[in-house]
Amino acid sequence: MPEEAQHPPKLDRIVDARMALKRRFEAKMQATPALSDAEPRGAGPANRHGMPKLPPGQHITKGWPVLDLGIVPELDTANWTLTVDGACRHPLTLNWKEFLQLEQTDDTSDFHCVTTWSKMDVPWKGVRFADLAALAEPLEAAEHVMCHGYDGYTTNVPLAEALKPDVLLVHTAYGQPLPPEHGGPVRMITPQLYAWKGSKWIKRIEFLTADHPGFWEQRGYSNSAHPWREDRYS
Ligand SMILES: Nc1nc2c(c(=O)[nH]1)N[C@H]1C(S)=C(S)[C@@H](COP(=O)(O)O)O[C@H]1N2
Ligand SMILES: [Mo]
Repeated sequence: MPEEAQHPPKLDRIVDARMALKRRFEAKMQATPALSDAEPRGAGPANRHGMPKLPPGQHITKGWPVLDLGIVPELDTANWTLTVDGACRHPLTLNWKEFLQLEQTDDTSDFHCVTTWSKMDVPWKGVRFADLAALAEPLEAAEHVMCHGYDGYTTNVPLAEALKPDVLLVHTAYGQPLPPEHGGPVRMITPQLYAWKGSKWIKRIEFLTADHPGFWEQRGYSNSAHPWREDRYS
């Protein structure tokens, strides 16, 4: 029976895969700048992971600007699917119902756009990237993911960032379904990186053994995108 036909997947396998990924990436994760920078720049009290709440060069916005390529894909929960594939043992495609059957996580985090606005304390709900990765089981050689949006957007994220517990595939913000203009039904968020690393209208997450630049990374945005070093452009 093909792996993608098994829902819900075996809990033991998922727990083992999660622990294995945690062991494999714990040190790399702790060494990422948003966790290890001894003299981070920025202002305000410490955020949830010990960095100044407002990264350098950012200002707080009360609204929620929309930033994308100007294409809002025609998507709803009936035609949405998410594929996880590439360098992994159990490639899978989930429909909306299957996605909601995965463990759901509530988390509040900040959202830093490279164009200098930051939106603070957004209450999100969705599925942890780490939980999806455990289902798919990336190969030993996998170090990165390429995230693909339904609008043709791509962005690359190292696994040492993507596996952080605040990286979610969100379907809900402020208790409401994520609006289409903000990437609904489901988008990724990367609170410890600039927001372009979180693909709206996420369609596919591809495990990679070598790093490849995504849409903005090919056009001069920083590959690493660390807000507390004002690492905006390369
Ligand atoms: N699929 C997709 N995801 C995307 C983008 C995009 O154009 N397409 N833009 C990125 C950028 S540059 C930012 S700042 C955020 C903006 O999210 P928002 O429009 O919900 O504020 O989405 C990111 N994710
Ligand atoms: Mo952005």
